[in-house]
Amino acid sequence: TRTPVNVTVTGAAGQIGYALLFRIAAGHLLGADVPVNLRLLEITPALKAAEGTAMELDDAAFPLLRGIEISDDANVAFDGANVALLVGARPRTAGMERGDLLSANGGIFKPQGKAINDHAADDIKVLVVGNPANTNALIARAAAPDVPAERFTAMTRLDHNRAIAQLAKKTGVQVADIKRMTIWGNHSATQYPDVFHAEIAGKKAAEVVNDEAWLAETFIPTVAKRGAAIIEARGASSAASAASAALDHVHTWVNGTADGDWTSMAVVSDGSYGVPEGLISSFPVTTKDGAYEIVQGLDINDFSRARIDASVKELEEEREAVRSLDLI
Ligand code: NAX
Repeated sequence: TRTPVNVTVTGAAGQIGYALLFRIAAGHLLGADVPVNLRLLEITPALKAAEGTAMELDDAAFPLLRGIEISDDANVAFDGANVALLVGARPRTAGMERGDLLSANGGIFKPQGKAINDHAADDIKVLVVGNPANTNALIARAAAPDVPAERFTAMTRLDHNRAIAQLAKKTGVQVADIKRMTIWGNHSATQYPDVFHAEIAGKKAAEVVNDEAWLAETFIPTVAKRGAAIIEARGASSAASAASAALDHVHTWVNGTADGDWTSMAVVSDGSYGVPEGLISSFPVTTKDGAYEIVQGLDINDFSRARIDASVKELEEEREAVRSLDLI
């Protein structure tokens, strides 16, 4: 019998948390044979709601769920954590400038990074979901100098999955027929979903689509603005799909990408594709045995280059802003 894996989820009482926790307990994060302990981190006023969710988790009698602990202290919640899903963040509210947003999130992600540094297990893997996800991951990473930088990642898997779904709809294929989708850059409206390396049932996606105007004017904006379209339709932001993407991100990281395929993760740049070193930017990555590698050697055409550069420039500006706020 396996030792349970400790999974810490922040923002556990929020809407993504509610969609995420039951699926983690069902084995969708790590696998159907991996028992888990859940550690829920919330702010003090939301502890009661987190307790309510924990009661429901008990009531579901998940065979893989071996324990639930709830805390408002990051040092407790990250103690011994093997996987950390940083979902709780400070949303932008009306009248908030970017600097205010970044400092408010610095106030969350800096201490959480330090708590991970001081208390998490040696094999800790971190996924930042809370926005601005890439820069929040940068802040947490900077506060955790003893943890290898590559363990801090941010989520662009929802964008990746959205891009696959849109391309499948357009070309009338199953989502499973689409391989090698790539999201580059920031999880923001500047992100670049790239189909030039994607394959549809083994054929080059760009040739199957053969419509650059559709790519530029429909596909890219639909994927990049999907979050806003969901809010408009549901009256609330993406939750179950975001939770599903978070599960996919960690499951792929731990269990590997399929031969001939890759996924998208925002990871610390090693300078690949001209993305400045140290930025946490989305790349095509393959994973194996719990580690990932940025896919090398892809030809980047002019159409893609301009869009990758624009998103990376935004990440550099965010990095400058958090530097000047002393958050990194
Ligand atoms: P909710 O507002 O429903 O939940 C957030 C929860 O975080 C709340 O319960 C709050 O009490 C908690 N929280 C706040 N500060 C905390 C702290 N310091 N420690 C622990 N918990 C804390 O938001 P939800 O819809 O669940 O979204 C969570 C985050 O995901 C947001 O930042 C959102 O922007 C982001 N998203 C990121 C996506 C991505 O693809 N990277 C997509 C979906 C989502 O929009």
